[in-house]
Amino acid sequence: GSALAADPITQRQDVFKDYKKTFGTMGDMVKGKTPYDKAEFAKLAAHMEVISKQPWQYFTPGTDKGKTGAKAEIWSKGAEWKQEISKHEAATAELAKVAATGDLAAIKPAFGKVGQTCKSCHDTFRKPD
Ligand code: ASC
Repeated sequence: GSALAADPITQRQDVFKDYKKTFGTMGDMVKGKTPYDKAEFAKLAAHMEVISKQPWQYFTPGTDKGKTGAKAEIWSKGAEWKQEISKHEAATAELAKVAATGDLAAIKPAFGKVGQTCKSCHDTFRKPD
């Protein structure tokens, strides 16, 4: 490995930047801001499922200090935090499954459900902007 490996805060933030791009591009299609492209949307949803498993390993002890939106509750209420992650991973897996069908009417609520799991976790575990 590199001697200059990024710190865990930067590593998780890099994943969330990917989230923003991926989920944002899907959101534009869901909202009709850009044309719905079945293949592209399905690819993004599959990618979202992959990255939904990645940030959590970087919430290592002590990394609520520094330039981060992470609240100390992640560590003091770890079981609750892991529940939020489970719901989020389940919702992204469901979205990827539905996206593969190309049924936009079914995709919309599945997309909304993923967003709800983002927000639900942020409400307790992320500092306000
Ligand atoms: C986004 C984003 C979030 C979620 C959340 C959904 O695009 O950055 O944190 O969706 O706002 O409610």
